[in-house]
Amino acid sequence: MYSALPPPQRRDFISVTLSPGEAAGGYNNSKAWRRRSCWRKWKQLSRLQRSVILFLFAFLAVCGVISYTNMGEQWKSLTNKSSEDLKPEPEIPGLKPANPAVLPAPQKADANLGDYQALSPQKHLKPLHVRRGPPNLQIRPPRREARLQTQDDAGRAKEEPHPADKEEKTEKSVISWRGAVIEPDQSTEPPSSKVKEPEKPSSLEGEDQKEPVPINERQMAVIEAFRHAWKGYKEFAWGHDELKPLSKSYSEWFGLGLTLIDALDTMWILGLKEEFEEARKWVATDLLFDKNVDVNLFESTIRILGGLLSTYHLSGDSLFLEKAKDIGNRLMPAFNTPSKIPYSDVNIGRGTAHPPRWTSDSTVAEVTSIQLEFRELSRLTGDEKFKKAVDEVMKHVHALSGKNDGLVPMFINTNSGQFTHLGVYTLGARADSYYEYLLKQWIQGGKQENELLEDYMRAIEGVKKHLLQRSQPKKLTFVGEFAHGHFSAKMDHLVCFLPGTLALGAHNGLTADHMELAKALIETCYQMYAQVETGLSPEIVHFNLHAQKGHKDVEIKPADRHNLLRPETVESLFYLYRFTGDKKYQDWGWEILQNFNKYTRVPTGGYTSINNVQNPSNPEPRDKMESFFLGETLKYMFLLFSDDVDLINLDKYVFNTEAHPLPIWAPA
Ligand code: DMJ
Repeated sequence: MYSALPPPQRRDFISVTLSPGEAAGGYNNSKAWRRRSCWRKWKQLSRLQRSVILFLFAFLAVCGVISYTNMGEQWKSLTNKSSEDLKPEPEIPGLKPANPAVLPAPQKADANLGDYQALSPQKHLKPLHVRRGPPNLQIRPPRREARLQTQDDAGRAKEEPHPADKEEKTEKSVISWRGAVIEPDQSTEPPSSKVKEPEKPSSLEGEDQKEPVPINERQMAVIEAFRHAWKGYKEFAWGHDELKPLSKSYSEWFGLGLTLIDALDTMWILGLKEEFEEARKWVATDLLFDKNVDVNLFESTIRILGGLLSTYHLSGDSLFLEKAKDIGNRLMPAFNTPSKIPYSDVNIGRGTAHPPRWTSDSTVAEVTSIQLEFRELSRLTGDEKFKKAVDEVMKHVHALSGKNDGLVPMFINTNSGQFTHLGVYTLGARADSYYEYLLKQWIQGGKQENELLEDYMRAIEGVKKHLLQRSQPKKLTFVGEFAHGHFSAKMDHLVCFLPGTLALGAHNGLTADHMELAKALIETCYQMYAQVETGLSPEIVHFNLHAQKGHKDVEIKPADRHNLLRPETVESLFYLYRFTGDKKYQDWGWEILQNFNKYTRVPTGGYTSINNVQNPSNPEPRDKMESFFLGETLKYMFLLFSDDVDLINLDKYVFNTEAHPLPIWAPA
């Protein structure tokens, strides 16, 4: 116990000191006099008055100290921020000046954590400038929760965050369904004094942005189809290349989880959060490229590299960029050939490459349809070697003789660098995406690479001159083949990418007759479904050039009547709908989806390729679901049924040939 000490006795006194001058009563305005005069006045005040004044002074002094401290902190943080903001953006060597990106290159996700943390304690302050954000091309996934989820679900989601969400918070800060927004300084506009809002939960997200267009019933049907396909894959083929839905097992091609990787960005676009998070975990822990396995350069580029890059752009999750870099580097040995035309196959574990066993030729479409992906990889990493390698191929092919009015043969030799098997021209297998990538590279690079455009325009003229014909009786415009001086009325389903590509070119300012041709061709592609008993297209059709009683336009040979769940027609329907707004394209796509459901859906999960599109009572399932069914077909269906032009805006993204959207680098 402490006893209180008595307060010390206060002694009050007044002291009066008179100076001689004052005493004399004369006027004196010197400093000393004024000080003395104040002092005298002070002494004349009563004790109470003096206490009040002292108290007021003390109070004012305390207030002053408090506000000074606050201002100092604010000032410090503001000056720190503004000097950070003055730092120039890091440049990507070699690529930047000529082609400034529409949306600047994403930055490493982990590099942003620090900035974010630095800002978060200052929530009450409005920072002068936003952080240099997570990857710049993030788009929101469609907010299905906001639009579709029941309140119950929403409640549960709040109470029990998905384990992957928890992991997300600890392991990395950037990928976030809530945070997947275009930050103010990530948009196409130059950085301004826009103020960064703190991250919001998805239910609040977007208050300051355009309301997303609600998902409609047809899109819901696509989501349902995807979930059904995914269910089969998850149960019987998880982590493997393809589902065999009937035998409830899987097949391996490269042993790299092809279906899962191909489907990542589809899940993002469809808003399938849980499925995406689960797949992400597999990528993080099980996707290893250090494997003694031969992969096809083209297929692994368009599906794996393309899929990882687009998922990185959509989600902002640096995991996908790291994986993309890894596979990109491992594919590079393919370019070590005498001609620099890459080999078809690479062993990604050993770092060796080789052509197929029976030839030293590569396929023209394969060596000219890997450019979008490798060029983008250079842009993201700052390492030019990827772009250099694929640009060299394009330059070489541009200068090569053996073309026929811009149409290319199907093979090219990796030793000599010359076309081989001259004289056969098709827009189908082995040549198709050469034409597609001419246009798309030109778009990707900001419409500056004139050689690409020249080759594309010349090729379309070549198509018109040598390959276009009309069928009977419906006079459908179709693209046939030309072999050694002879026209063949054969058209692969693969050629149905062309209407979409033509429409994309017209949308980007190319001649309007490309759009007219696109409209005519998509009608033909639709008829390749509509004139068949199951309403599904075969792999190849032959058109009738002469009217014969009882014959339709489309003839199918027994060897060609399979359907592999291919995307090309719905892909083109998507482009045509986007650019014309004509609802008939959506209706045609809807018919196709229903027929896939009717003839290819396997009740226990998954969809299957079929052998006979002409036999509705037994379409003969082949027991395989190709990865592009999830990567492309269902994605294009979902986009086709959407009326939201910002759901993968075609002025910001260009789709690779496996339907993986990659950013366009520069404005038109
Ligand atoms: C896909 O892998 C790509 O679309 C490629 O360009 C062609 N073949 C399949 C789909 O049909």
